[in-house]
Amino acid sequence: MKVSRRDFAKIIGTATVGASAVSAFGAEKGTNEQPLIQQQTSAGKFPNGFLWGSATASYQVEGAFDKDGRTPSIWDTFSKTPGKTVNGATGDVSTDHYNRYKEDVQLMKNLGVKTYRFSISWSRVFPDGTGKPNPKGLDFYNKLVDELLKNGIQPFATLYHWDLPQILQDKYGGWEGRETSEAFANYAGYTAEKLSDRVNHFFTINEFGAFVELGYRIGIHAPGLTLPPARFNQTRHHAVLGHGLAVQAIRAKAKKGTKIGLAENMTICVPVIETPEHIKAATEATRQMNAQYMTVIQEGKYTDLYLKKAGKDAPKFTDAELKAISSPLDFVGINIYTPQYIRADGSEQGFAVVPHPPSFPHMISPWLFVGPEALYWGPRHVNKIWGAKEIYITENGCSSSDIPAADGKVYDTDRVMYLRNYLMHLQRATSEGVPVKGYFLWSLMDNFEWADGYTNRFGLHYVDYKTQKRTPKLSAELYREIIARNGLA
Ligand code: GBH
Repeated sequence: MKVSRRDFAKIIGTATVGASAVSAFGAEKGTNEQPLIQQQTSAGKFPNGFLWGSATASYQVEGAFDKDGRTPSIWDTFSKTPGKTVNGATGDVSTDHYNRYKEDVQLMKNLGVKTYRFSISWSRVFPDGTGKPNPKGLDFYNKLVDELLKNGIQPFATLYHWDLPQILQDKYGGWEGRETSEAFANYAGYTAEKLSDRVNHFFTINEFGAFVELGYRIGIHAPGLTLPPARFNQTRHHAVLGHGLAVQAIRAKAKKGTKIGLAENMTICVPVIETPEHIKAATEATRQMNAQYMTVIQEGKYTDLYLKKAGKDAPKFTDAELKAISSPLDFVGINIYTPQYIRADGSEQGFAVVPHPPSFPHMISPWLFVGPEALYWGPRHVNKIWGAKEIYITENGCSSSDIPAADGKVYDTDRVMYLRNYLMHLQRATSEGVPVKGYFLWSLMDNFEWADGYTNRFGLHYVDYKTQKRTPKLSAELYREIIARNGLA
């Protein structure tokens, strides 16, 4: 049978052509020449049914900040406070995803992603933080979910990606107050009840390790506080308590079988060299360095070392709270960007952090050190230490300069390098049986990068913020290829 490439594309649809596709970057792939990795064994493959996805978050992409009853979140307040974001950037408009979500679902379809992780804006659903829900706010997510399903893309919903209703900050000091943990559970239960007929996976909270630390201790994220240690540790405790109470509320209200997890940017402890002693040290470091969030959630207690180091500033808690915090989860999501190198040493704690030397390479964000092994060690630790049987990489990706070339395209070879290398290590993990079920690339498109405003781009699609035009970058081509092969490319 002779089928021209164009016919072939017509028959099966360009989104799934994969290796046979005519690249938007001009290079037509030879028909006879199989990529090396495919000629070899199944070495570069991921498990059947692996869920390739991409991710975004409400405040970073939606815009429409005052539409349909949405009230301000702490990020509206913070970004509008002079000097808090680069060039005074806000999420007022951002990528206007609220109005362009249908177009954005088509971007996903063209990539061939199986799933999409988005977050829900709490103050759209509960403009007062709690109390009376706003059906118009929820409606946006109903429409988005329906559009995703219509296009064969599974929705994964995050309930909290940092946009706390401002009113809860004003009333209770935000996460410093236990009332916020309770309000979160209420909002989570309600929202899951409404969406779980179509959404099977919910993440409670995205990255305690970022929003609590940067927002309440260091002050460079909303709400911009620098609390003293005792109050700060209590804030950490109320954040994990909010998670635990939300797990219980979702279980009580959502459709039976709904799966619940979290998306945490735990510190990824990578042994400096893969010897038994350093691996042992990195394992213990994983427990200790994540004591305030992931470890207490998994183990139902704060580690002795954490409590000892906190001393009189340790959080106050009850057994019932610890029980709620460690409510069993269906899956664990980890956001992985960068490694923390660990070595064995003779100290009481049994490990030492090895700082990155000044020459260590990083992407355009100065914090984003390139350590592809993080994508192997992160899920491996979570599986080995806590026995997690269903793991998702809920974020991974990088920032690049992303300057359009004369032909208008973005040849982000550095992002391609980053992804290719990181994914090799994820493939190593799955091939060794670490139960990683899916991977969400951050991000579908460039967006509001918090305090960095619009300066650092993380998207697979370039966004021209003047016209709102989205253009796939070279990395989008790479990702489409990887998805089509279900293997490395
Ligand atoms: C994730 O955070 C977020 O979930 C996502 O919203 C974000 O867009 C994405 O990653 C890319 O950043 O300014 O030097 O003090 C990743 C964890 C925590 C890393 C905050 C950067 C700021 C470091 N981030 N951190 S610094």
